Amino acid sequence: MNDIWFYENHTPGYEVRWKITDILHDEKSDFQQITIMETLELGRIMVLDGALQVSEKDEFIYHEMIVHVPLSIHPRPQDVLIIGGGDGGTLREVLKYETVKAIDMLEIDRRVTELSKEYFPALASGFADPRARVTFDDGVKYMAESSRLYDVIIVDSSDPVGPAVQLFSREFYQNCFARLKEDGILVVQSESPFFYPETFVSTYKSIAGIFPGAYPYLTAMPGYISGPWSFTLGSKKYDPLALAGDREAVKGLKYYNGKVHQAAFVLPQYISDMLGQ
Ligand code: SPD
Repeated sequence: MNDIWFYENHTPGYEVRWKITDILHDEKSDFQQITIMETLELGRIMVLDGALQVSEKDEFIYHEMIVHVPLSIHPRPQDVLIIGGGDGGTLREVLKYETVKAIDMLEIDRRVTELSKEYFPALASGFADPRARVTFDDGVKYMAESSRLYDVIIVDSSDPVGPAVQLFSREFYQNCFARLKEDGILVVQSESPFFYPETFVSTYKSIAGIFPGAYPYLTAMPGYISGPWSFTLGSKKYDPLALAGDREAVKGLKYYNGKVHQAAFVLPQYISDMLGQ
C-alpha cells in the first residue's frame, strides 16, 4: 500500500489522484461499482463507478448546503422527500429540523446504504430515526407514480451517467413540481458549472421552465472537481434570499450559516452569462 493512488478521470484533459492507504471494500452491485477506501488526504471515501461521492473530511459541506439552504427558506418544512442520498448524509441533516414529521427516501441501490451503515456510521446515523422511511427503488418511477405531496424535495444524485441520468431530465423535474405542495421547494445537485456547463445550464433551464423561480447557488467541494460546485433550487413561492424561518435554528453546523446562505446565490459573471442573466 506504499504507492497506490485512486485516479478520478474528469475530462479528456483533466484527472485528479488521491493517495490510498487501504482498500476496504470493492463490489459490483446490481447498479454500479462501489469502492470504499482510506485516503491520506480525505479520510475514508466512497466511490461509485469511479467517481468520488463522499469523503469523511468534506461531506459536511455538500450535505449542509443541499439541505439547510432549502429547509431554511421554507417557513415550516414538515414532509420531505430525498431522491438518492443512499449514504445517509442528506437524511442526517434533514433530521435536524424539529418541524419535519416524515422523510421519504428513494434510493435505487440498497448496497450503497448497507455499506454506508458499515463504513460511514457518522453519515448513516439517521436511518434508525422513526421519521425516516427508506425505500430501495427507482426514484424516477416513484415520482411518476406517487400521489404524495411534499414541502421540500431534495435530489441528491450521483453524476448524470448510469443510474442517475434520468434524474437530470425535464420530465423528472416536472414530476417533482407536481409532487410539491403549493409553496414547495425543489433542490438538485447540478454539477460543476466550469467543467460541465451543459449539465449546469440544462438543469437550470429545465427548472426555470417549470417553476416560477429558479435559483442556482454555489459552494466549493475540495473532494470534487475543482472550482465551484452547483445546486439549483426551484421555488413555487418563496424568494430564497428572504429567509422566512429562523436561519440560526439549527445549531452546531460546520459550514452553513445565514451569511453563507446569502452569499451562495451570488454568481460570478461567467456563470451568470451562461444563464443569460
Ligand atoms: N462528482 C460527484 C458528485 C456526487 C454528488 N452526490 C454526492 C452524494 C452525497 N450524498
